[in-house]
This record gives sequence, C-alpha cells and structure tokens, in this order.
Amino acid sequence: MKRWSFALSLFVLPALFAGCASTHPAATETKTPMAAPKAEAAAPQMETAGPPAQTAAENAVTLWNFESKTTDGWAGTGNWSEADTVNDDPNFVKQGKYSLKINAKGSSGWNQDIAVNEGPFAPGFGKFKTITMDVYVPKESIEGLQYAQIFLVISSSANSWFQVPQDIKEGWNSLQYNIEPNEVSDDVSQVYLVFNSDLAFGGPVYIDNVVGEY
Ligand SMILES: [Ca+2]
Repeated sequence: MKRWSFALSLFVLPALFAGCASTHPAATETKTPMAAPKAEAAAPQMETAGPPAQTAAENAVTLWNFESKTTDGWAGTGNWSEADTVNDDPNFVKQGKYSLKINAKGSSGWNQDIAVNEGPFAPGFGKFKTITMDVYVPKESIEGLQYAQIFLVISSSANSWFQVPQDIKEGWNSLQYNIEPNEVSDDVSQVYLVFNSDLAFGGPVYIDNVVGEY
C-alpha cells in the first residue's frame, strides 16, 4: 500500500507542478509562491515522499502478488472459465503465501482465453518499461512439449493488442517483458496471459510476484 500511495504521488506531484518552468525538485520548491494555490497545498506531500535518492529506489509497483488470497482479478473465459484459482501450496509460491494457479491442462496452440484481467489496474500502467513475474512450471505440465510460451498482452488505446512473448521451461522462470515506448497508455482495458505451445500442457502453471518497473 505504501508503494501505491508513493507511486501515486510520483504522478500527481509532477502534474501539480506542471505550471513551473522546471521539474527539478529544488527549483520547484523555490518557485512555489509563483504557482497556483493547489501547488502549495501539495508541498507537504513532497516532503513525505523523501529525497530523490529514495525516488530512484522506489521505481517499481507490485501489480499482482495474490496475497489477497484471490486471483486478483485474473480469470479464464469461455471453456477456460474455471482455469484460474489461488494457490496456497508453498512449493509453488515465490513470495508471500499465495500465487495464481492456471490450470493449463489440455491447452494447445494459441490460448488467449486462459487468463484475462479486466482491472482495475495500477495507476501509471502506461509508463512501465518492464513487467517481470515469477512462473513455476511443474515437469508434468510441460513434459514432451517442443516449445511453450506465455505472451503478455496489454490492451489500451495506444495499441489494442500489444504483445510480448517469453519462453517457459520446467521449474522456476524469472520472466521479463519489455514494454516498447508508446505502445501502452494509461487507459488499459485488459491484460492477457496467452499460453502458446505445440502440444497440450499436462497440468498447471503458477504465477507470482508480477511487478511493473518505470
Ligand atoms: Ca505471492
């Protein structure tokens, strides 16, 4: 929650100070008297946000970690409507107590119905440079497959179908999806995890610790 409020301040404050000639924090403070009244009201928030050194370290937002003991809005559609559940087996959790279990058994080829999220989404979603996540693939889920991938697909007004693929292998995978500039705007409507494989998955895949970085 702390990160969320901080991330919010990252975007609110620059917007409030947009009237100033410079966005440098020191320059902004000295120019506060020239700014509109609402800019003065925002000054105490800037103090709680801390010095620039902390800003650099706090450039990530946890998007989904499933510690709410829910799927955090992830669900399958159509024939896959029962595919997404929350997992509490610690063997398949990277952080905390819970992860997302996607039952991919029988999924073959391109499957964009297996995991869809319609929000609400974290503020500033359109400014992420990367989205990372930890994925656990049990041996029996992927055995015999020549290739298996999870595409991250982000739908927004900038691009209704921005997609990035990543290969997955048996065991833990640390996946990083690079977001191209101007391909995702803040008005995200859906995020998909699209499964793609040559043959059918034999079981579930677990997702945890999905993080967006600016
Ligand atoms: Ca977790």
